[in-house]
Amino acid sequence: MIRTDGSFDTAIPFDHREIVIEKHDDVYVVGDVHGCLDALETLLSTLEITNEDLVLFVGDLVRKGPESRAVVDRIHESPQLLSVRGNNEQKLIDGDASLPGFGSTAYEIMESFPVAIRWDGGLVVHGGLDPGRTIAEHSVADVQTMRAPDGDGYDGPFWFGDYNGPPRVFFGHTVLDRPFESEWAVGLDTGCVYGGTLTAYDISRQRFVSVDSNGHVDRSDDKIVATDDRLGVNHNG
Ligand SMILES: [Mn+2]
Repeated sequence: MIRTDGSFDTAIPFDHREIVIEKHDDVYVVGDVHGCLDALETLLSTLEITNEDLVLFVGDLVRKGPESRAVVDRIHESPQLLSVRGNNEQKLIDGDASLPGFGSTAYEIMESFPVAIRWDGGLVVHGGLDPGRTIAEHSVADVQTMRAPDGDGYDGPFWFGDYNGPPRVFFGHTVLDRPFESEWAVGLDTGCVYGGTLTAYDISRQRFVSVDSNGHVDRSDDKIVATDDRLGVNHNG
């Protein structure tokens, strides 16, 4: 299990950014954007972001949707917006995928994204943590792609159904039919690129804010997790 003696504070074995929540007014965490610039702009307008606020992204800004480059630039140009590196940014960086319009500047921006963002009690990573390991026992690929550590992808059981922090983990990667919230895990990928919603979690007010998306690609139902019946845990969002 994740140690409860606070040692996670010094045991993150990959590139991460440290923030102090109290230095900001409102802090939000946003799910996978996947090139859906329209939904992103709608969400940011809805949240009425000011210079004192901070908006964190779980990664996967890119691929699948139509405007990956514009989404990357939007995050990069705004000091209040900060993203971790999802498995889809990692695929581009590693040369396992490519996108038109992505030159050296876009790669430099994506490479500058940390693998994790942490604060006192909280952690943002793209995929998640294996409840059976300490944070130090995870690789970059582990935290970017964690879904069902003992199972098979979308068949579960999902890591966030068993995880008892600390820290509280804010994550994307696993497409949910609606946001997931437990004491220790907050799931934010509500499939905006598949015609779902783009979701933010408002840390100050402990509530979700979701906006509709036009959707751009189809996805089979067995790769969208219905949070009530497949997790075996109560849904609280
Ligand atoms: Mn994704």
